[in-house]
Amino acid sequence: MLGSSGVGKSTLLNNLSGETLMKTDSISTSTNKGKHITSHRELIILENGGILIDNPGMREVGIADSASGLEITFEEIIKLSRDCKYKDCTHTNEIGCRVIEAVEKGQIDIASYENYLKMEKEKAYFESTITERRKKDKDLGKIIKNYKKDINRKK
Ligand SMILES: Nc1nc2c(ncn2[C@@H]2O[C@H](COP(=O)(O)OP(=O)(O)OP(=O)(O)O)[C@@H](O)[C@H]2O)c(=O)[nH]1
Ligand SMILES: [Mg+2]
Ligand SMILES: [Zn+2]
Repeated sequence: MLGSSGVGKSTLLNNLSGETLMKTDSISTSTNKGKHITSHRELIILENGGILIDNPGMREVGIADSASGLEITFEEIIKLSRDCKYKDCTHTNEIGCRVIEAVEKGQIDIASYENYLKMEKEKAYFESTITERRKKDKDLGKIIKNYKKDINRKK
């Protein structure tokens, strides 16, 4: 299970297993966001043989750059990106991009910035494959439907 902190991954796991295996908590009333309760990955085998892996929500993912001794979390980059000139800023070549500015000023180191872009790419890929999969499922549904129609016609 992947997803932002507070979306209810651990709650879902607890409900499916019928036990309180993972700690959960309410979302913050001030920021309206999850409090990144889960901080480790846990694999659970359900009685029916299903396997679930609970992961920490995105907000928890941090980058430790041991080379520069600098640690920056994606949360800081996400915070900065809210002030970018364009709402759909990709933080790669836009004018008025707060993230690029922070990298140029040395407030965010290059490695952290690159890791962030990589994560965004992975996210986009993950999301696109879901859409593609849905489309394939739909196409398969059509094939089956036409096949059944064909058979009925022949009868
Ligand atoms: N209204 C509503 N609340 C939910 C639902 N699922 C979970 N919650 C609540 O959302 C809050 C956060 O749930 P968690 O399961 O801790 O969220 P999480 O995704 O595991 O968060 P992290 O561990 O931080 O990544 C809890 O207060 C849950 O009770 C739901 O389907 N509806
Ligand atoms: Mg959790
Ligand atoms: Zn930007």
